[in-house]
Order: sequence, then C-alpha cells, then structure tokens
Amino acid sequence: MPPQADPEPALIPAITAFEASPDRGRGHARDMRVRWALEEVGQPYDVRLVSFAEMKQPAHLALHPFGQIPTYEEGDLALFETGAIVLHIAQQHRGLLPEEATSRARAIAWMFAALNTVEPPIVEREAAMLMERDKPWFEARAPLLEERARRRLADLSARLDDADWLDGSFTAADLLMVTVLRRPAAADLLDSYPNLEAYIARGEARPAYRRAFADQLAVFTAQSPRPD
Ligand code: GTB
Repeated sequence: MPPQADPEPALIPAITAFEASPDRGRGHARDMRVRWALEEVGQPYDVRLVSFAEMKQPAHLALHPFGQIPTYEEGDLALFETGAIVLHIAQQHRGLLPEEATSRARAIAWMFAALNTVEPPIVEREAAMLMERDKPWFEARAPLLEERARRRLADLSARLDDADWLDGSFTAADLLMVTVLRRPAAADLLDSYPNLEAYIARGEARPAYRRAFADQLAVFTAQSPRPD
C-alpha cells in the first residue's frame, strides 16, 4: 500500500481583542461576538491581545484598515468586521444558520438588520452619552437619540412577540442581535420591552455564550492586582 499522506492539521483561527478593554470584561467589545460564534460551533481559537497603540500600527492596519478589533485570521484568510466574520464562521460550520436555503437567506437578512438597522441608533446614542454630555446641544439632542433608539426597539419587540428567537431556531442573527441589545445605550431602555429582556437572558444563558464571556473576562481578571 502506498504511504498515506498525513491529514492536514486543522487550522486554528486567531482573533484579536483589546489588551485593555474600557469595559474591563463586561463583554461589550465586539470580540465577544466572534468568541461566542466560535464557541457555538465548537471551534477552538487563539486570541492575540492588542493595545490601542498597536491597533494603529502598520502590522495591525494590514489586517484591519480602520485599526480596530476584532480581526480573524485562518490560514491565508484575514477578515475584519464582525458581521463578515460571524457569517464566515456560520457558513463553515453547522449550527449557526439553517440548512434550508430560504430560511438561511432570512437569517442572513436578520444578521444585516441587527448590524445595519438596530445597532446604528444605539451606537449613536451611546457615542453622544460618552462624548457629548458637556456640549451645549446635548440636552436638546438626547431625547431625539432616545426616541430613535426606542423606535427600533419597539418594532423589534413587536416582531419578536413571544417567540424565543427571531425566526425559528437560534441563529447567527440572534447572536448578533443579543450583542447589540446588550450595549448600555439599549440596555437602559429595555425596561419598556420585557420580551427583549427575556430574549437577551435566553442568549446569555447559552453555554457557548457563558464560555465566551468567561474567556474575555479572564483577560481582565488576570490583569487585576490580587486582593490582599
Ligand atoms: N464595525 C466593526 C465591527 O463590527 O467589527 C466595528 C469594530 C469596532 O468598533 N471595534 C472597536 C475598536 O476597535 C471595539 S468594539 N475600537 C478602537 C478604535 O476604533 O480605535 C467597540 C467597543 C469598545 C469598547 C466598549 N466598551 O468598553 O464598553 C464597547 C464597544
């Protein structure tokens, strides 16, 4: 018998994450999405931590044109943008998108909705709350930003109704939507939408979410000085 070629070693993807996240492990930085997707499909991965200064250096800019995290490297493939990364993971592995074509297309539409329709008014409100509080226009602008975010949350809440997930079983769209809704500028409005609060809790209860959350938190607990 001719000698058999060794099987290709499995590629372990590597992602980047903040060396020092401003939220100190509350899971709001976007590497959380990628970690969660990889955990859902059971794909081991490496993490390379980068400082804010490193993110703006040529080596990182070659991976991410905007000098941000997360990035995703798998062999020759380098990706940025969490939507593209999560879609890539979902297309490579079973479990994050339906097999049937029309259901899969609808799930992908919900992925875009999470990032393109629901997240922008939330991010805009968050940015104003963080960076414009001392500006003379803030008092007048804040209610407008809240109203825009609420409109999206109200429509999403009405559509979700009493379903567990956006469209049938849990998909990558739910993964993205839950991370969007966890952002502080959405979370502080969720009292009015109990079904969205329950939806987030369902996402956070998933074992894969818990593993991803614990792993990103461990970066910061490892850095904290030990209590005496
Ligand atoms: N559209 C891109 C994607 O989805 O991948 C956006 C990536 C992005 O915003 N990355 C942020 C970043 O690298 C980290 S997640 N920022 C550094 C920079 O732009 O220089 C945004 C984020 C950061 C911190 C918190 N936090 O501490 O609460 C929450 C969210």
